[in-house]
Amino acid sequence: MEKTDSQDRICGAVLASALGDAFGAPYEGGKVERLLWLVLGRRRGRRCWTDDTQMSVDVMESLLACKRIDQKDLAHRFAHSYRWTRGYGPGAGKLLKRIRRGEPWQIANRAVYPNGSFGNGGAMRAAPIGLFYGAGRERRLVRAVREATVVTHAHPAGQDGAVIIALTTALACLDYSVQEIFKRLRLHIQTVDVQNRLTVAERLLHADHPVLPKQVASELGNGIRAKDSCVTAFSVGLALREAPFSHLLTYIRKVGGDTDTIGAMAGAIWGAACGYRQLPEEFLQQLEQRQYLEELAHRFADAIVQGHL
Ligand code: F2R
Ligand code: MG
Ligand code: MG
Repeated sequence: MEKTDSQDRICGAVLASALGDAFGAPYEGGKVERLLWLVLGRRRGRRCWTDDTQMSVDVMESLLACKRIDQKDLAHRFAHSYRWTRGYGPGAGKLLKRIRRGEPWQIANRAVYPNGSFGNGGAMRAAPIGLFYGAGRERRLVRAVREATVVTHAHPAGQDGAVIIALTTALACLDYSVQEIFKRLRLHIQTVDVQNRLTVAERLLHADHPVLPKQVASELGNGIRAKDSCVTAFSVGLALREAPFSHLLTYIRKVGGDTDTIGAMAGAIWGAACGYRQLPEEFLQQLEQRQYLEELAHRFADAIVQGHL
């Protein structure tokens, strides 16, 4: 792959993920969450992004500063970026406040749920780790994803979800086939629930008819748990990677449920496959802090492509 092509795909993954988050957020959750987002979801006329993008930004800034996964640095950044107005998961909010008060992440990550969180909050921020390590360092990539995820999500299902999103984003950058992606993922997924979801997704991705969003939601899930949204996002991102970005957003809105997070994760996969140049300008113009996100994405992409990390 040419340098410019890699940079375009890395920037595409970062920006498409932020757009998926910001455009999905108004449809996330129930009535109360939607009403709240009507109040919180616009800043200076732009669409705000949520915890999904904030934590992805934290991951990229940490990787740029530390040049590897540094769990202490990540915990510090996650905790200090935390603002309830970004719509964090209930357990994640409590955990991050504990870290901010000085509790080590190794204790805080089991303080809310003794078996660790199996929410999708580790997966929603995992794509930059896939971009950073790349498909050529697959074992290292998977180890890094688990190290980054366990800081807040100690449950293996939360980590499996993150592995799916990070590895698929890396493989999509190199145009791997759907068949090969399934093969690679199966080598790394540890939990039966997530493996079973992959089996269903494989059937849907090879169906000889278009699969409707409602069917995706009922067979793969659309909820806040990793097992109910990561394979969904993976499946939608791959299935629509040859469709315009606007179709992806419309489809995800129809899948419903955790739309900002499914948007962020599917967006990363779509962006890695299609690149920044395929993103519609009219959507980018509506994105909060567009300039900062683009500048960060370029710095991140330059560092990866030039091998300065
Ligand atoms: N917070 C939101 N959206 C508002 C809530 C929407 C609505 N009420 C709904 O349920 O759909 N969005 C953001 O949160 C998600 C990421 O969450 P994260 O970071 O994983 O948080 P948490 O709290 O650790 O886990 C989420 C929920 O999963 C259940 N859960 C997790 N581990 C559990 C365990 N070991 N035992 C029992 N339950 C567990 C809990 O219900 C947690 O609250 C993203 O959607 C992001 O956009
Ligand atoms: Mg969110
Ligand atoms: Mg969400």
